[in-house]
Amino acid sequence: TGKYRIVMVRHGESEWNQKNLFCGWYDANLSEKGQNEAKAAGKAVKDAGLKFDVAHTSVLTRAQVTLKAILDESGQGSIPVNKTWRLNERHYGGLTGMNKAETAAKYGEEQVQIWRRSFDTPPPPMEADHPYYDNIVKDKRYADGPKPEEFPKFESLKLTIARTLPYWNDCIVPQLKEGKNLIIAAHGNSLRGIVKHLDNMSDEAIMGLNLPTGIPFVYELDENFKPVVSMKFLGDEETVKKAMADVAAQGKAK
Ligand code: DG2
Repeated sequence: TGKYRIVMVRHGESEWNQKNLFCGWYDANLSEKGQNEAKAAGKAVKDAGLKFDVAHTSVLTRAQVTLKAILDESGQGSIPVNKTWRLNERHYGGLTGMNKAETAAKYGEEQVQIWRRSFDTPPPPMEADHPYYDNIVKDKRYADGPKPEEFPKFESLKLTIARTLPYWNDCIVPQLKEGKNLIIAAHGNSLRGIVKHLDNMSDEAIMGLNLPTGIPFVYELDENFKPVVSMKFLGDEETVKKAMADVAAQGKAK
């Protein structure tokens, strides 16, 4: 076992995951299935005997509600929770609100795969006339950041990592060094960025990773923050595999 332990989880299925829409910084709620996934994740955490001192999450409802369900269900609902836009989902730019399968039918599955999974090709920008532009840019939750000049109009995975890693290095790592046990509830792509960093994955290798909703996974790290246990899911292998394949398939034309 490693010197440090951290548990991560992608939020349960959101209403926009269910409708297969590009979501990004749109504040979708959990679907009923997602709420059940979050509860089940809490039960898995409890059964595994995992205790936390501090939790970290994004400023988006789907991650916060998932976290709360996990903490409540595992009897640790009163630990401090840090919320930051740096753990938000990657900003899906002009694709936000579009259906993934319809987008694949229109632009081709290959193009959608590039938009969803390439390391540094960003989606098209969200322009000021986009249906969700005001909804996101004028949202009060961003009063404390990002600053107007750094407010994204789109993000590739590379850009997502560039704003997530400072939080990892400046907030998470010091708490781990203090011996705190942590949980992060976040998103498919903000977590893919952290996983890429921890496992030192290549730009190519990370393209193949699809994170399932609502299944917590554990990392154990040595004193140099190198994983001795990587992405160990609290769930049986077949279930995890199928959930990952389902996420990958969201970019297929119907
Ligand atoms: C999904 C991820 O984010 O989408 O923004 O649509 O984790 O918040 O549900 P999440 C979105 P893909 O990159 O898997 O298409």
